[in-house]
Amino acid sequence: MRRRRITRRRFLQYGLAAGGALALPWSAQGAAGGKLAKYVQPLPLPGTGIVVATPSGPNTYSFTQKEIRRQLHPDLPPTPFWAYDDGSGLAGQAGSFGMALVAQTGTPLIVSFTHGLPQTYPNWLPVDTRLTPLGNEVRLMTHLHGGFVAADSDGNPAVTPAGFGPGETQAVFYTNQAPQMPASLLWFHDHGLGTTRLNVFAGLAAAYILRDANDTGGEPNPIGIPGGAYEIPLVIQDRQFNADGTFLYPVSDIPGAIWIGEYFGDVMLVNGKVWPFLEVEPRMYRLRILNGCNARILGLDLGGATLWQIGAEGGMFDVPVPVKNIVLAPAERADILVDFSKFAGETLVMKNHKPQKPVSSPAPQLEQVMQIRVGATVTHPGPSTIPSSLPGRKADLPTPDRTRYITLNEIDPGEVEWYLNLNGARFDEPTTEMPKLGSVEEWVYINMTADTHPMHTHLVTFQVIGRTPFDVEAYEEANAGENGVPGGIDPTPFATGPMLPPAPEERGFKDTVKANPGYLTRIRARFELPTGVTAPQNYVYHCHIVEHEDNDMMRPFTVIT
Ligand SMILES: [Cu+2]
Repeated sequence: MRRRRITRRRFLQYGLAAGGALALPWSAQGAAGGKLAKYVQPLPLPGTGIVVATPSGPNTYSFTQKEIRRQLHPDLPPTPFWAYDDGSGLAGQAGSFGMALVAQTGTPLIVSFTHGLPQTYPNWLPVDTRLTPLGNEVRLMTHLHGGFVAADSDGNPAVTPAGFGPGETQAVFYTNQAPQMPASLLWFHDHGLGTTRLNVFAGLAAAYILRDANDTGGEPNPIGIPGGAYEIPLVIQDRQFNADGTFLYPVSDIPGAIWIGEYFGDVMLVNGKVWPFLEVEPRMYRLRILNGCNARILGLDLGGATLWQIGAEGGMFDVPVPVKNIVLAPAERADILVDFSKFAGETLVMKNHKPQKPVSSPAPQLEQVMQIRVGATVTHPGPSTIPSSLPGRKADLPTPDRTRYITLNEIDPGEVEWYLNLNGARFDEPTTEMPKLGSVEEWVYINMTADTHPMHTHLVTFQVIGRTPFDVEAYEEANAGENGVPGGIDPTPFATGPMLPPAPEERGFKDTVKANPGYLTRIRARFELPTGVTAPQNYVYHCHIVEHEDNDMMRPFTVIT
C-alpha cells in the first residue's frame, strides 16, 4: 500500500473565483470588496442592528433559519445570506450577523430551530458532495458552542449525521447548568456534516450571552465592570464579495475538487457590517470579542490602548490579565476591559496583525478591522479602575486519570484527495476516545502539520496545561502509517525542550485551544454530564478552522460509565 504524503509544508490553495480567474483573495479579480471605503457605517449593537431574541414562551425560543438580504456596505448591492429568525421577522437585523440570545446561568431553555431555507444550495455556496450526507441538499444542525448539554441537544454529527432537512425542526434543551456554564459569551452556529464551513459562512451564527448575579449586564454591578451601553460585543468575520453583492466563496482549482483548504476574506466585517465605526465616550468599556472567521487567526490591537482580559470561552477569570494584543483563533473569545478616557477626542483603529510564532497561518494580510471614535463627553462615568479580583475561575484540575495522544495530520495537499485527519482516522470510523464519566483526562494534541489548528471539544471546557516543542520529523519517521501518524503513540521521547506554560490569558477554562505546529499541546478536562443525563453520550471534537472540520479533521468521542 502506498504511503500517503503528510505535509509540514505551508500549502496555499484558495481556489478559483467565479468566472475562472485565480482568486487571490487580497487582490481578486472576481472579488469586489477590497476597494470598499472603510468606516462609513456604524457598528450594529444589541437593540440597534443586532436583534436580542424574544422568547416564544416562558424560557422558550423558536428560531427559523431563513434567507434575508441586507446592504452590508453603502456601495454594495444587498447581500443575500442566512439568518436565525426569532419570530420577529428580523426587521431589527442590520448586517449579516445580527442575533443575540441572552440567558441566565441556572435557568434552562427549550429552543427549537426550524429549517426554512431552500431544498438545495444556491450557486454562491459551492458544495463538495464528496463530503455531505445527502448531496446538494441543505441539511442543517445548530450547535451551542460552549454548551454543557445532552448529546441529542448538542447539535453534533455523531448523533445526527444527516442533520435536519427543509421544514424539519431540531428541538433542544440547553441546561445553562452551573458551574459548567457560567456567565460567558457562547455562540450557536450551524454544524452540518461536510457543510459547516458553508452554513456558517452563509450567516448561521449568533451570540448566546449568559448572565448571573454578578455579571448582570447592567451598570453598576457587583463586579465593578462596565455594563449596559458600555458593554460591546464584537463578532469579527472576514469575507469576499462578488460585484453583485453576493458573498464569494471560491472553489478549488484542483480538477475534481470543490473544497478548499482555508477560506480567507479581503474585507473585514464586525457584527455583520463591512469595516464599521463605533462612537464611544472617553471612559471604561467592556468589549466581548468572538473570532467568527472560517479560518483566519486574529492578532488584534487597539491603537496602543492597554487591554485587560477578564475572561475567555469558559467565563470570567479570577483576576484580570493585562494583554498587549489579543490572538484569537476561530471560535476563541476574549472578554476585555479598555479605558478610553485618555483618548478623548481621538480616533483609534482596531488592527489585525499577523500573529507571532509559534502561531502559524497561511492567511494573507488583512490589517484594518474597525474604527473607534472617542468623543469628548461622558454621560455616565461608570467604573474608573480595573477590578483587582473577579468572581470567576482559574482552571486547576487534578492529576489526570489517563492521557490520550491525538495526532493532527494533513494528507496529500494539492491533490484531489487532499484532506486532514485526527489520529489517522476518518470521522466515520469507530469511536476510539471513550472517557469515563467523572474522570479527568489529559489530551495531548500532536501537530504534524505546518499550521496552527484551533482544537474545540464539545461538552467540556478544559485547562491548558502547556506546550512542549518536539521533533516532528523524527516522530513521523518512527510512527507514520498509511494516513498519517495514528493516535495513541506517546511523543514524549521526541520532546526537544521543556513544556512551556500556558499564556497568561489561558488561565481560565477554555473550549478551543491553539495547537501550534512543532508543539505538543496538552489540555486537561473533567468529563461530566449534565444532571439527569446518563452515559453513554456521543459528542465530537474537531479543528475549528471549519474547512478542516468539514474534511475531515473531526472525530467522535463517547462519555461512558
Ligand atoms: Cu485545522
